[in-house]
Amino acid sequence: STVSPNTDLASFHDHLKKSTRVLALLGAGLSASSGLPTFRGKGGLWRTHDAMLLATPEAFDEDPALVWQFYGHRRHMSLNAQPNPAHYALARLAEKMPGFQALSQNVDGLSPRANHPPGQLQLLHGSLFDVKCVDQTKCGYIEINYEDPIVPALAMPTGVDPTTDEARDAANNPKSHDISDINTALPKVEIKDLPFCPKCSQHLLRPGVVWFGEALPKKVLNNVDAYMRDGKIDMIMVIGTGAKVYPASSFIGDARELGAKVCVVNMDANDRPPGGWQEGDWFFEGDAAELLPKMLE
Ligand code: BJW
Repeated sequence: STVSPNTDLASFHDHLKKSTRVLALLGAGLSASSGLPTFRGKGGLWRTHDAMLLATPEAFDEDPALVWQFYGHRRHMSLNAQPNPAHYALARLAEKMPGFQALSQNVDGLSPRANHPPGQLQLLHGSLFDVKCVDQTKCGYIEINYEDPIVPALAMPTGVDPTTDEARDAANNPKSHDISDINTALPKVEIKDLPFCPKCSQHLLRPGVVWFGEALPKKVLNNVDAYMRDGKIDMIMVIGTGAKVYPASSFIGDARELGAKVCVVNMDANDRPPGGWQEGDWFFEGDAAELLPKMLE
């Protein structure tokens, strides 16, 4: 389309001041300045790992040790990261505006640690720190777990992500993206040393995140539905996300249909909302951690 977005901060501030119902769709770019890699950006996780292989139930069935090593590393990095000024600015907006809802795709725990008021933060893709029995039908066990490492076998002695290109180089397989070759670069972890369910004692535990092909948590989807049914939405802010993953990305169009203006905050000017720019949209280019405190003050 020929529409270009508004980049004027004063008009954004005017609209925010008049707003009572605002959504924020959050993605990995929000946590980038906390030192956590994004998924698809430069140096992102999915460039060096074949995350399609790792973030699926099939990968876990095939090689739970590899998948647990990946998530053990992610848990370790997230626990050692701190919420940045953008996480805090969003939590403060939530305190001021009861009709504000943050919908986070992130599983790193940083928005929860910035203390959003209860009920104003929905974790669309679960959390690295929810750990659950793989059998949610018969067993159903779920716990909150911040242990690092979660089991001794998942300690990372080198402090280096064992599934990076460097690790593959070390294994003399620099070009390979084959799961079995990546595996040769990893310390060997036996399935018996992975975390097992303390309730049924039969099945493995797994990270409580939403993998490809899995449904988002029912309670979270119900909360989003209820918010959407409640009427007009003034604005949806789309912050640090490529907005390519369904169904999170579809909330942008849903909000537009309820009258919302769209405000994108992203490092990359090529990352447009699904369907492109529309009249009245805003775009602020740069680091969310620098921009959001100014935008939301
Ligand atoms: C900055 C910045 C800075 C950088 N400041 N900005 C084909 C077509 C259409 C759909 C499908 C399809 N095949 C499969 C599907 C469905 C699939 C899907 O959408 N796939 C697409 C990839 C095409 N979706 C699903 O499978 C979902 N489930 C589902 O559909 O279920 C159906 C169902 C219903 C009922 C019963 C059963 C089933 C589930 C999707 C779950 C996604 N999970 C993941 C992994 C979570 C665990 C983990 O973390 O390991 O969630 S995938 C990954 O992507 C992760 C993220 O939350 C999500 C979004 O990524 P995000 O946050 O946008 O990151 P990036 O890296 O992509 O973008 C970062 C952005 O930040 C960039 O724009 C940068 O420029 C920017 N940035 N630094 C500001 N400092």
